Amino acid sequence: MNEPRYLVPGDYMADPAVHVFGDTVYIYPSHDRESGIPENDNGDHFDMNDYHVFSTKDIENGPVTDHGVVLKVADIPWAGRQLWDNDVAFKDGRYYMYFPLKDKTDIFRIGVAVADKPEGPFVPMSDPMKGSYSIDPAVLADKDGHHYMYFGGLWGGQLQRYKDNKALESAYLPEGDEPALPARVARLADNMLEFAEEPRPVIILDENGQPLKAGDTSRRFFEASWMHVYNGVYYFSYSTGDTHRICYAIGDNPYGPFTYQGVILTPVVGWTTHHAIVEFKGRWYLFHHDCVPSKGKTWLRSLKVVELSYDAQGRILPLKGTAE
Ligand code: FUB
Repeated sequence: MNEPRYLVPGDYMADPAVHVFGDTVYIYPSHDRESGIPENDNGDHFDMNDYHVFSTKDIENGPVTDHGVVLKVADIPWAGRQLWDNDVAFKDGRYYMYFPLKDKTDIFRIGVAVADKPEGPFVPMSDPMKGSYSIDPAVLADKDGHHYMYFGGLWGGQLQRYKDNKALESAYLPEGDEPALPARVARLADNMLEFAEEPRPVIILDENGQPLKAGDTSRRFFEASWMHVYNGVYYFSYSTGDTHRICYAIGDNPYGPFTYQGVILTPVVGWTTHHAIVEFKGRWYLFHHDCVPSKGKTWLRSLKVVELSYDAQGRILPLKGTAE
């Protein structure tokens, strides 16, 4: 694949989660829209209210099917506002969609919706996952048969409101030489509807074996967790948020710690950057978004895909984003 491909030219889709189920690639994006809400650091302008699912059997050239609306805010009993990035996992014939949504008190929680088919429609549970908080769930189906959920996001993602999985009285965002706020990971219970354990921090170490510092903004975690496994190695990738990169760190198990490796994608046009990394038919792909088609409107993002390569040591070859 020589050139990146925009996958849904007729609409604004962002934050792709992507999985291969059977012989088909399924894409689970956020659905951006023009809400008229002014832009702010809290992300209020990302006021999405439904999800579509897309599928294709040929990432590079084939048709992309839109399966229509598969879940909407109006159908979720505990909903307040803002359906952000979701992910989907498969177990025992059912598909589980995990989605962040603000509840009626404006706190992000993670909900679950269930379907019999990968393209939905998804039926939401009546309450959010017990003990869930913040945003951007991403689920790894590990070779041990368990599923692991990674989640969390700073600023509007509210991760700074929590410590040791408990809500703080007032938010605390570390600075300078303090350890950076980590993403979280938790094994899912066998019923796929709950955490099987207390979420743990996803620690990213620097080249000296020290946790990345909060002031290291070009490398530390901000949001958009994704996990994939390449040649038996666990690759935790994420967005650095206010420095607009997608970076990665590697480890030898789903919990980490992970050692920082480098940049996967330099900044794109638009404030956010968010991705998924998937193997299909022996090739690796980076799905992500940018705001080129909307001419830089950061809340109207477009879904795209480009091929990803590794060197002989398993290092990902960095790609240039559209802001370069
Ligand atoms: O789409 C809303 C938020 O923007 C996502 O949850 C973040 O990862 C960022 O892409």
